[in-house]
Amino acid sequence: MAVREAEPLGSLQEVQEVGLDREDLFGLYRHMLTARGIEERGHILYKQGKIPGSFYTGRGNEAAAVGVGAAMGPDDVGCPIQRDMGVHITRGVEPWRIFAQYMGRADGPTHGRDGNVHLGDARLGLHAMVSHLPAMLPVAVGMALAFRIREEKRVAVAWCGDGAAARGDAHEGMNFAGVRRLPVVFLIDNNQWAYSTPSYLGHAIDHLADRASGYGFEGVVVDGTDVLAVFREAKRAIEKAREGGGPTLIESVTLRMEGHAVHDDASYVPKEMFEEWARRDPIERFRNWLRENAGMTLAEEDEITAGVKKLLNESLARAEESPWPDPSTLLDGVYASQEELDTPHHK
Ligand SMILES: Cc1ncc(C[n+]2csc(CCOP(=O)(O)OP(=O)(O)O)c2C)c(N)n1
Repeated sequence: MAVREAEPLGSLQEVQEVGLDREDLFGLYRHMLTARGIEERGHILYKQGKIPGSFYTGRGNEAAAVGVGAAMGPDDVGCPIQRDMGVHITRGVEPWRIFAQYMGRADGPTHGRDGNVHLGDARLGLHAMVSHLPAMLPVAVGMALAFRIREEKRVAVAWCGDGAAARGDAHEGMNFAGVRRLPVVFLIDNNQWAYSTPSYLGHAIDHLADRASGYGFEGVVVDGTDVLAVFREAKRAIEKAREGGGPTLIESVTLRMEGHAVHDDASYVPKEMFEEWARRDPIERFRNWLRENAGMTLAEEDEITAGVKKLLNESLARAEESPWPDPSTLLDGVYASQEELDTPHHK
């Protein structure tokens, strides 16, 4: 089975056919701006010495993250990775809590127990990544198995990077999901570099999505800088999984526009590659699309931009006021309580 390459979405009418109205489109744009704005401010906080440890960004991946996050249903679950800030934003994690997380404060989703991008709010169906990659992929498959056993029409989304996709747990998770036709969607964020390792040293095939046929399900390659194409493919795959059609592997192709983390200047990435992908910047691309196809006026654009700026400024100020975690709470949350197991996402 040859992998399918997703078509871009051209017109407003096509977009409406996949269920997005004008307000939804503005929402996607707002989420993308928010995700980037959080990471840009995070960068500054890091340089100010306010972020302990390292700091990771997903610049260039905003469309891919927001597109998938928006395609998930309210009771679906996911395990986003270090490049997927847009998923957290789209599912409703408040930016001030993310800034608090970056700074190790008590109001971050991990309450100061972990820093940077190892975050997730289980109440919103998001499960925090651990450092070992792609360890969360089999976890998402396990959640999909639980949905099958409980006969719930819910879907799990499992993210991993192109480098992580080369590891054994990716194979085991995808194989098991294929055998059991579980309601899970695999999302490979193929940003072409795994730290300093380029794609051609990580896999010997043209498309990572080609692997899907070996597991007995569909694979699709999508341009990860096109939020609308990502949304359509993610929606299609998620609804297929929900209706019992089994997994899909979506490979979203982007370029990691910054270093692996802030300490890395990415000097090993050819300059021309950055230049080429900068011309395909997902936010600029969508802004132009909205102007040309959805008639976004300058006043509307300014309102969105100003709204995001205000939100981020207020969020940062609020996060700076968040206290450090109280050492006496160190063991809180290590084991789930009965009430925590009673949330809609655990039933
Ligand atoms: C099992 C394991 N080995 C090594 C690392 C260190 N590490 C963190 S991210 C990373 C690169 C991952 O590349 P990729 O999966 O392509 O994702 P990207 O960072 O490019 O988004 C490495 C080697 C890790 N987290 N887990």
